Amino acid sequence: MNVTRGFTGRDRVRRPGLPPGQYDAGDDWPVLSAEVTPDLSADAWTFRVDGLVEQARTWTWDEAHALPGSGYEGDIHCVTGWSKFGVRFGGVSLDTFLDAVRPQASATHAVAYSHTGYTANLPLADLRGGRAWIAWEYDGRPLAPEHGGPARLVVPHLYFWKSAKWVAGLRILDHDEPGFWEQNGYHERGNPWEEQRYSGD
Ligand SMILES: Nc1nc2c(c(=O)[nH]1)N[C@H]1C(S)=C(S)[C@@H](COP(=O)(O)O)O[C@H]1N2
Ligand SMILES: [Mo]
Repeated sequence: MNVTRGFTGRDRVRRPGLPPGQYDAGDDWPVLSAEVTPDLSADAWTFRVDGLVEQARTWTWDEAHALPGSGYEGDIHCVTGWSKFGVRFGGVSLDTFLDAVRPQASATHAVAYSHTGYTANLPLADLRGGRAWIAWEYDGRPLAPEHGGPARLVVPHLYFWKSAKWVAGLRILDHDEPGFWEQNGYHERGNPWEEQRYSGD
């Protein structure tokens, strides 16, 4: 019998590429929402970037779709313990939006907020470098409403609570401002590889 190194027993199988303390959710994609899934049509969806930027801007659905497309194929990690391998999101890179608004030199952080009021804070650097997206496709199809459709933030190198569903915008700041989960004890940054689950980890 071939036993994978680090196998944790029961139905939880360790596999390479899994951050510490995580398990592979397999084909499941759990829904984690603090809010009721909003009735938000693509026509009503907008995405705004403002705060410490040279030129604040709001994009409509059509305007956002006219931007160069970009996607992510890889893994996602929820702080509750599940990870999902080989997911595919399609949309536009956050670099494209940030290049358009030009953050000021003093800008260091962002608060992402949802059309529902959910918030999550992120270092600006984590939204740069082709590592963050506004996504409206999953596996080549429209993103399901319960997973944040019409569009959500996707920042897969951080715990997935940072990836605000039904994303409405980013406020660019010169300081860190805790979001919904961060005010409730979760980590300011949330790097799964360093197990930054809770404040102080
Ligand atoms: N608006 C909003 N975005 C959210 C959440 C939420 O409750 N509301 N939950 C976060 C958490 S904890 C996770 S793990 C992921 C879950 O996304 P999913 O429901 O598509 O799996 O969304 C994140 N974004
Ligand atoms: Mo989560």
